[in-house]
Amino acid sequence: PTVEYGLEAPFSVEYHDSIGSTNARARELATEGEADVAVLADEQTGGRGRLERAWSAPSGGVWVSVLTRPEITPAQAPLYTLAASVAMARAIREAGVDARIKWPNDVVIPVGEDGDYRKLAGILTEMEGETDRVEWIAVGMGINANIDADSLPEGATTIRDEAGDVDRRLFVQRVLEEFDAYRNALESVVPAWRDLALTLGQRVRIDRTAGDIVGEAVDVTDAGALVVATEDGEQTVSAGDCEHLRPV
Ligand code: BT5
Repeated sequence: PTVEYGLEAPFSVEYHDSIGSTNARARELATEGEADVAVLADEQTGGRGRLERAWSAPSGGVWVSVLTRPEITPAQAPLYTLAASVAMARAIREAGVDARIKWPNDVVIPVGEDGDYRKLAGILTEMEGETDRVEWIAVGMGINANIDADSLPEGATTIRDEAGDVDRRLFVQRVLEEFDAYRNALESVVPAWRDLALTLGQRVRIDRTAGDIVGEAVDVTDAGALVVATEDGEQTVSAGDCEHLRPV
């Protein structure tokens, strides 16, 4: 079901009215040797978040996974997640919503002054490869677009609730073009990310399997890891080690 999409970006678009998970489909396409495909769905019946968590993906959202075969190392893969968060936040801001990025993989709307937020979008990045080379990477982006927030889990919000419906076709086009631009200019990802980050300057608690960390989020590294100033000095946390991050 490949559709014409009028994209500047070099992705073909495979569209589904309903699918289990666009990330699962991207993985399937990867094993078939495909590349540069964006799998797009109106509804997902088995949407997935990080760490086996479920992702609600009713009709009206933007659920899209971009499969590419970039010449990067696995250590650079988190920059793809950050590139996606910048792309989504920029497209959402064009729709009139004050979207900010919460490290490592959320786009949120700040609520009040104490660092609180509502979640508008999330990213699930999956890949396969060797230690020195990524074979394929699938960046799954889920954006609560034309959906009523009260049909989503507590703490979620939607573009509809914040600013009214978007033209999903144009919106997806913007997200994919922005993502393409940033993944082709990886050195520009971290500076663009800093400009939109809600997390920087916040006092945060990060749950890790290796134990919690509390401190001020001061920066991200060139590889997209979060630098936290704790009582015992600076510590660097990679996205893979972060189960939850919350402002405290
Ligand atoms: C994420 O996980 O935020 C990654 C979400 C990625 C979804 C996209 S949609 C296209 C592609 N195909 C997929 O199957 N997945 C990707 P995480 O940080 O683990 O957050 C998950 C948590 O967010 C859940 O435990 C809920 O608490 C909450 N949640 C679930 N659905 C939500 C929604 N639609 N909006 C806001 N929060 C939600």
